[in-house]
This record gives sequence, structure tokens and C-alpha cells, in this order.
Amino acid sequence: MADSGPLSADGNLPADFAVPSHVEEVKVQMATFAARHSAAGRVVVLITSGGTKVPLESRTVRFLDNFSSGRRGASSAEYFLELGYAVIFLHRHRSLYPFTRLYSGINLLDSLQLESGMGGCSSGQVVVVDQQALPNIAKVLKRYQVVKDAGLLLSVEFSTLSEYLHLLKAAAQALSPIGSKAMFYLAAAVSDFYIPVSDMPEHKIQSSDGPLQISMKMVPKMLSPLVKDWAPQAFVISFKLETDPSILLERARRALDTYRHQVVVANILDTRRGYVVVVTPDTQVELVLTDEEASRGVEIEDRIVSNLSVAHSQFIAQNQAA
Ligand code: 9Z3
Repeated sequence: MADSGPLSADGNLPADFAVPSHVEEVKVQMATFAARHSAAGRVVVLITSGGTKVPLESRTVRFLDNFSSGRRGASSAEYFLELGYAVIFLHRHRSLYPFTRLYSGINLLDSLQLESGMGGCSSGQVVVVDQQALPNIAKVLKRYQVVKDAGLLLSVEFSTLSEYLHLLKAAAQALSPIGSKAMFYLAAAVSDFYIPVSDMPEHKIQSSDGPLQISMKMVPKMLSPLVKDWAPQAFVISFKLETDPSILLERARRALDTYRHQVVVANILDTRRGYVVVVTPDTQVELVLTDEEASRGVEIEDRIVSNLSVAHSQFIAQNQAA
């Protein structure tokens, strides 16, 4: 794919991407979070997760979206937390979320029962959880509460491409002061194309005007200023998604050459739950789940996160020695 339009020399996003009103406030929250956890000896990971929404009209009725469920990001967040990371979870509104993702397909009302409490009158009724309907709920709830009480998970939401781009930039700047202790795990499926505000109709596109033709511009690649300017000492992982296996590794290597970051995790749409390749400038490691492992509920994110956390520790040690 051709490269995108450049960012301006000062790393500002084009005016097409409206600045979300809360971006400065969120930046302060992220910087405070990173500083607090770093001072407590923790490493911090910024995870991006889910797809982006690209509006076709200013008063948006229609938009372009993509397939991403946010599962990769949400499950990875849990494994990073298990390994002692503090996690900033920059995710698409309503995409899968750590811990609750385990129950996303379940109708909440089917897992609750009304039982008579003391006295048996309706005001004494209690709501009881059917633990069969919510597998491992006690264990998951306990883990979630530990994470919550320790303030280890900071949730930040986006919906549109503009919000994503501005919040990622803010996150990079907020994490920059902790240097190599920051990891960026860019698993979100971000649109490569958008319609500039100047080309966008204000009102709903009318079908009576006939077939729709749209022309889209390239979205600026954030990886370049992130690695060079915004968080130059951080450990940065991007994901490369393809549907054609024959070009995957070449594309992953090309991304590493272009952006000069540390790792690309390469995956194919259909096999992404069971197979990825972790590519670095000098290594290439395949991570594969067998059918038997998948049937036991082993998740490939467990392997990805273990692999990357070891590489991150080495990266921190090298940086400290330098
Ligand atoms: C990924 O490749 C993620 O692994 C998935 C995870 C989005 C496939 P799910 O959310 O899926 O669990 O359903 N993310 C990056 C995709 C992407 O857009 N990468 C760009 C590219 O391939 C580079 S930044 O060009």
C-alpha cells in the first residue's frame, strides 16, 4: 500500500482531523498514570484496540467501519496485567473490554435469578448469579477487583478515526517521560483512508442522487512521528494484518525498515486466533496454538504477551546499560 500523506514537520495532524474536546484532560490522566506506576517500579503498556469509524457525512448518518472486535487488545491487556504491567487501554467504544469480554456473548438476564429473601415478600427478593451461566465468574471478578483497586487499568475510549489519532498522539507524549519503560502495543485496526472535511457533504447523502462515488485520502501514518519524535525511547510494537499469506512477512519487514521500531506482530485475518509471527530486525518467531490447546481455552495472546514482555525487559536493560 502506498504511504500516506505526511504529518507537518511539527508532527501536527491535518486540520481535517478535529481535535476532541477532552484530549488535554485525558493526556494529563495518562501522564499521571504513567508517572505513578513508573515511580512504583512498574512498566506501562499502551494498548490500542478495536476498529475505527470513518464518517461519510459531517452530520454522520453513515460511516465506514472494519471487522475488528477488539478481542486481541482486550485479552492481551489481561495477560499484561498478570505480568505486572500497568495498562492504558485505548479502545473503540463498545469493543471488547478486559475481563467483561469473557461474558460478551451472554445475555445477562439469563445468568441471574430472583430468589425470595428473608420474609418472602417481594421487597425481600434477592438477585442471585447463576455461576454455571457465567463460567469462572468468581475468579474473574476477584482478579478484576484487584486490578481496579490498585488502579492498574486506565480506560480511554475512541469512536472516530480523528479521536483515535489525537488520543494516540497524546498517549505517546504522556508516556514519553518514562522512556524505555513504556511499551506501545498497537493492535487497533485503523483505517488507512478517510474523507477530508472539505470534501464531505454536511447532510445525509441522498440515494435519489444516484450511485455513490467516494474518493478518500490516505491517513497519516502515526508510527513515524511516534517512534521519531513523540516517544523515541519507548518499546514499540505494531501489528500487520494481511489476507494473503504470501506477502505477510515481506510487509512486516518493510514496516520495520520504514518506521525503525522494535517489533511487528504479523497475522492473517482468518488464522489470527491461532497463528502469528513475531518479527524483529534480527529474528522471526512463529507462535502457533494447536487445536488441542485452543480447545482447552489457551489463547495466543498469552504467548504473544510473554514473548514481548521478555523482549521489553531486555530492551530496558540495554537502555540502562547504554
Ligand atoms: C491487528 O492485526 C490485530 O491483530 C487484529 C485483531 C485487528 C487483526 P480482533 O480485534 O483482531 O481481535 O478482532 N491489528 C492491526 C491491523 C492494522 O490495521 N495494521 C496496519 C496494517 O496492517 C498497520 S498499523 O497495515
